[in-house]
Parts: sequence; C-alpha cells; structure tokens
Amino acid sequence: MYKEKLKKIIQSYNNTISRRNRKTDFYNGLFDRWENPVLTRDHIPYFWKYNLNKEENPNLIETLGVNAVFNAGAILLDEKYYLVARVEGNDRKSFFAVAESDNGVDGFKFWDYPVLLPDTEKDEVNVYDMRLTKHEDGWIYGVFCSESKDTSVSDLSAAKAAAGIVRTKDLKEWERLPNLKTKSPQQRNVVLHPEFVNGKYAFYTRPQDGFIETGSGGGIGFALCDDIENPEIGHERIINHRKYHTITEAKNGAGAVPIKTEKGWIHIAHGVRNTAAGLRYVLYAFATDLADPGKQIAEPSGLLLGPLGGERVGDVSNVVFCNGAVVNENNEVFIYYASSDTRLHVATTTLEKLVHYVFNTPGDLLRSADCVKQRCQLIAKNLEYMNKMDL
Ligand code: M1P
Repeated sequence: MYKEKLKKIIQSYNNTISRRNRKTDFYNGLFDRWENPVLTRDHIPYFWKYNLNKEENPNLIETLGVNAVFNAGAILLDEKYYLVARVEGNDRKSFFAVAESDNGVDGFKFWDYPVLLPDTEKDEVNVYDMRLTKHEDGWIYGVFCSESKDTSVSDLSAAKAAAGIVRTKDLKEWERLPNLKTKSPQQRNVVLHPEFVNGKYAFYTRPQDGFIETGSGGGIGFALCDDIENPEIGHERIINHRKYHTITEAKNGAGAVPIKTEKGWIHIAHGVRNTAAGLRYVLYAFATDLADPGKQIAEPSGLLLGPLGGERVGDVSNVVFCNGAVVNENNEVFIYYASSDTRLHVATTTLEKLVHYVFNTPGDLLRSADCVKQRCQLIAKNLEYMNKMDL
C-alpha cells in the first residue's frame, strides 16, 4: 500500500516536470501566451514534502507541504534557463529555489535542495521576489525583499520591507551583503542595473512609507551606490511616476532587470490600481535612455499583460507580477510572470517586437476625452487605409 502510494506520487511528479508546453491561440501581435504554467507547486520534488520513511510515516502524509511557487528571477547561463522562484511553504514562509530548463518554456526541474541564504539579518522573517542581475563586474546579484516584523506598533501584522542583496557566480554558493540602506522607510521591488552608471552601481527602487501603501512614494526611483559591499543610496529620483486614473495609480514597481536594446533599456514593471474587488496588478513597459538609464524616454499607454482566464484566481487574485525575463541568442524574449501569487507562466516575444511596441505605441493621454480622440484618429486612418486595401 505504502509503495503504491509512493509510486503514484512519483509518477505524478514525473508527469508534471516532463509535460510539454505549447502556445495558446491568444493573439495581440506582440507576445505568445503558453498553455501550461512553467512552475507550480506540483513541480516541487516529493522528497521536499514527505517524510518517506515508512516506519515513521506509514500513511505517507505530507510532512512539509508547499502552497505556491511564483515570482521568479530569471537568468540564461550557458544556454540554460534558470529561475530562482519564490516557493511558499504551507507555513507561509517563502524561500528561494533554483529550477532549470533547456528551452525556457517547459521541463523546468528544481535542483535537489532549495537555496540556503546566509542568515545574517537577525530580524528577517521572510524573503521573496529575487531579481537576478548579471552585472558587468562579473558577479550575479540577487536583490530580494527582506521582511521583518515592525515592532514599533502594536498591530501584529505590521511589517517592514528592505532590499536584501546576495551575490553568486554559479547560483550555488551565495554571499550575503548587507541590506540596502535607503532614506525611505521601506523598500520593495528593488532592481540592480546590470551596468555601471558613471562608474557606480545603480538601483531602481520603490520608496514607500508603509509595508503595503507606498504613501508619498511617487513611483519607481533611481539612485547610484558607491560601494556594493556597504550598499547605501541617497536621494531616489522618481523616473517612472504613478499617475491618477491609470494602471499605476495605487502603486508601481520595477520588475525584470532592464533589457538592453539599440534604442534604450526596456523595463517590464508592474502597476497596481484599486478596485471594489481589491488591488489589481498588471504588467506594463517603459524605456530609459541607454546612456542615462535613469531618464525615461518612452512609455506605451496602459498594460502590457494582464491576468486572463484562470490566471485571475489564486491566493491573491487579479494579480500578475514579473521579476524575471531573459533574452536568448536568437533575440527571443522570455517574460516570466506569476499569476495571482500562485503559479508561474511564460510569455514569449522577440526583441524586435518588444522594441516596436515600446517605441511606437502611443502614450496615455490621461483623460477620456483625449483618449477617445486618439482612438478615433486610429479608426479614421484605418478606414481610409482599408478602403484602398485589397482584402
Ligand atoms: O500580492 C501581489 C504582490 O504584492 C507585493 O508587490 P508590491 O510590493 O508591488 O505590492 C509583493 O509582495 C509581491 O510578492 C506580490 O506578488
């Protein structure tokens, strides 16, 4: 009986990790969506969850369950696709784990052990959402949210967020650096730029007053840092602003490490707005200047990718979130996005399409009256063009 149960568990795990993926019929000309999530809690190796000792666990009851696998940093190394995923145990604590695949769209398999980060921040309770930056200094940096309890108030759930920093050469040995010191009370969604800027390390930040509310934090910030081993930044200049009645009204945050293109750095970020059903998270894109990555040069209007169908439902519904994207040697772009804080998907496009989208999509005119005129201009142009077209 025990053996039968175990065989079933192993079979189910093997089926999950060997399941092939295929593109869906979704069409917007920009990216493809894929049928299956690339990582789910079913991708977690069974030997992470069960005590497999028959004497100790004769009924094969789950010992340490896993609730969700989502928000992953991504990197391409020697033609392999690596994700450093946020794995959330049934105990609500998140940790990081590396999964690898040969093609970036399926076959992701976790390494035998999750990542053991050096435990140097004594008040840290939870860690999540690592961004992986292949920096020109030769290190791979992981910047993540380091969360601790806010003991200054009586509210039991009050928390503080800071940016934790680790570095590695192989995703196996991790060196922990001190948490980033910033002037703003809290930080989440911090991303390290892959190149030096004026000879310094450069961070995209998200200054925020509270753990959930950004308060006076006006958007995505940018700041330089002299010494990555004692990381500290001064003034955070807001480079991508939150705006009234847009997808970023409630908050926004940097997502994937910016992608370098011939026209500028392309950023895939998330925007949040409030609704009667709670917060809604979508992805959007903008570009910054090649020479000055702290200067915005393009921002298409509206969302790039929003939750669709089953993606809408999960532990935190109506959310898509991205903290990792990679570009391969064929200039194919793999955008890893999680849905509803539950599972991880991939959307694929090409660098050429992404550049076209970011630099040719009209901007948000911010008022219905102007937006409808913008649409009417498109319609008029199209109707005239279609009259001459031989369809
Ligand atoms: O629950 C949605 C997301 O909420 C947070 O993002 P932000 O700081 O922008 O609100 C993060 O906790 C993220 O992990 C989560 O997916």
